[in-house]
Amino acid sequence: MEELKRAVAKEALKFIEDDMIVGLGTGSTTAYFIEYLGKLIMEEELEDVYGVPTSYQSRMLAIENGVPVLGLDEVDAIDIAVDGADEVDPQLNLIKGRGAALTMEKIIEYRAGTFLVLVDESKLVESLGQKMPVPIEVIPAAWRAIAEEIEVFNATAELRMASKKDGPVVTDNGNFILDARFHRIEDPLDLEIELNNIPGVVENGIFADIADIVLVGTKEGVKRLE
Ligand code: ABF
Repeated sequence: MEELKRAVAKEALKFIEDDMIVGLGTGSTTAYFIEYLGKLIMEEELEDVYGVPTSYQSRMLAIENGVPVLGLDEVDAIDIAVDGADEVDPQLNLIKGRGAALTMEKIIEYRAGTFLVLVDESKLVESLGQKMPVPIEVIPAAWRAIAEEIEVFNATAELRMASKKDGPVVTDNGNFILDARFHRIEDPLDLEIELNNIPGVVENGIFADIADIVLVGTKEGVKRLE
C-alpha cells in the first residue's frame, strides 16, 4: 500500500512547474508528495514554487522538507492543489476528511485551477458512503443538535473522539467532527449542499464535482481518471 501511495505521489510531480502556487493537502499520500516536492525544488533549483497548506500538519511537513509556504490570504491564485481522498466514485465525487482538515482542504481545492487527487485503488467505490462515513465539521456547542438533525437524512452521526481520556477531536479551526453514516448517498452534490444548510455545520466531507484529475495507484501502475 505504501508503495502505491509513493508511486502516485511521484507521478504528481509531473504536474509541477516553476512559478506555481501549489495547494498542499493533508494525509499520508500527500505527505509523500510534499516530501518529493521538497526534493524537486532543491534538485531543479525551482525558485518560485510555493505551497499553500491545508492544515498545520501539512504546513509543518512542508517547512521540514524545504517547501516555502504562504497563507491563502497571501496569494492571488492557486495553480494546482494536490490531496488524498477516502472514497472516489466513478464521477470523481469524493469523500474526504479522515484527517479532520476538510474545511481548509475544500476552500483551497475549490479555488485551485486544477485539483489533483491522489489515491490507491482501495479508495475507488461504486457509490459514496459504501465504506466511509461522511465527516462533518461542526461548531462544538451544536454537535448534539446537529447529530439529531442528521437523522432526518436516514443517517446516524457519531462525535469523533481522540480517545476517552483526551475527549473529542478538535480541528485546526477549533471545531468538532461528526462522522455520519448514510444508508445510501444517491445524489452527492445535493447532500453536500443540504448538509451545509444545517445551522452550525461549518463544512462537510463530500467534495462533489470538484476533482479534475484522479491518479490511482494500482499494482499495474498509476492510472489517470478525469
Ligand atoms: C486528507 O487525507 C483527507 O481529506 C483524506 O481523508 C485523507 C486521505 O489520507 P491518506 O492519503 O492517508 O489515505 O487529504
